Amino acid sequence: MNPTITAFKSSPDRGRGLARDMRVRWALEEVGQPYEVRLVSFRAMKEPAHLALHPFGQIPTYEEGDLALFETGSIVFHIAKRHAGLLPDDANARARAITWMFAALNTVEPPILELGTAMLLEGDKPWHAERLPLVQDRVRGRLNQLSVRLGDADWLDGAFSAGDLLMVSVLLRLKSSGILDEYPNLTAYFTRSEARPAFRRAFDAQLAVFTGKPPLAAVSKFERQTAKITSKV
Ligand SMILES: N[C@@H](CCC(=O)N[C@@H](CS)C(=O)NCC(=O)O)C(=O)O
Repeated sequence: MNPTITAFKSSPDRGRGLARDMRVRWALEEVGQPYEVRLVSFRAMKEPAHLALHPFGQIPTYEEGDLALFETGSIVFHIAKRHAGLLPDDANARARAITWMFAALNTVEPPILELGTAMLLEGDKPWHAERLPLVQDRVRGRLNQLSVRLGDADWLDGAFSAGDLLMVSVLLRLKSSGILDEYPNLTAYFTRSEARPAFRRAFDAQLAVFTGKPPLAAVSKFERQTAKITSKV
C-alpha cells in the first residue's frame, strides 16, 4: 500500500513549494515511491483526528501501514532508509549525509525562518527597519559558510543525498528574498536541484493542489503509467 502524506488544502504560498510537504513529495519522487495525499484545512489540522497524527497540529504527516510520522526530517530519513537513492551505502558517507540533514534543519533553517518572520509578520512594527538587517546578516553568515564548504562541488558530499534534499528545501525559502543571488555557487546548487525531474514532479504536484489542474509531470511514475493505460482504454 502506498504511503499517505498530508498537505495544505489551501496553501498560504499558493503552492509555490514552501509548504513542507514539498520535501516529502520530493524524497518520495527521488526514490520512485508512489504516494497518496490527504489535503487538510487549517481547522482540521487542529482537530483531534489530525492531532493524533501530529501533536503540533501541522503538516506534513506520513502514514504507512500502522506507522505514523511527523517532522519532515524524520519522514525524509525514514524514506531514505527504506529506499535506495538518498543515502550512500558506505557507512561513513552515510553518516556524513545524515549530518547534512541535521545541519540543514538545525543550523541553516532557523535564521532563514527568522528572516521569513521578520519580512512577513513584523513589517508594521516600529523596530522592523532596525531589526531586518540584523536578521539578514545572520542568514548571510550561514550562507557564507555553506558557500565556502560547497565550493565548486555539485553536491555537499559526493553524490546527491537526503542532505542536499533538505538543504535545498531550506534554501527554497530564500528564493524571493534575493539573498541567495549573492552566492553564485549556492544559486547554481539550487538551480541544479530544481532541474532534477523528481523536484519538478514534486513541485508541480504541490502547485496542482492550488491550481486544481494536475499536469502530467505532477503525478508520480506509477500514476503516469496508470494514466497511460487508462487513456488507452
Ligand atoms: N518542524 C516541522 C515544521 C512543520 C510546519 O511548520 N508545518 C507548517 C507548514 S510548512 C504548518 O503546518 N503550519 C501551520 C501551523 O503551524 O498551524 C517539520 O519540519 O515538519
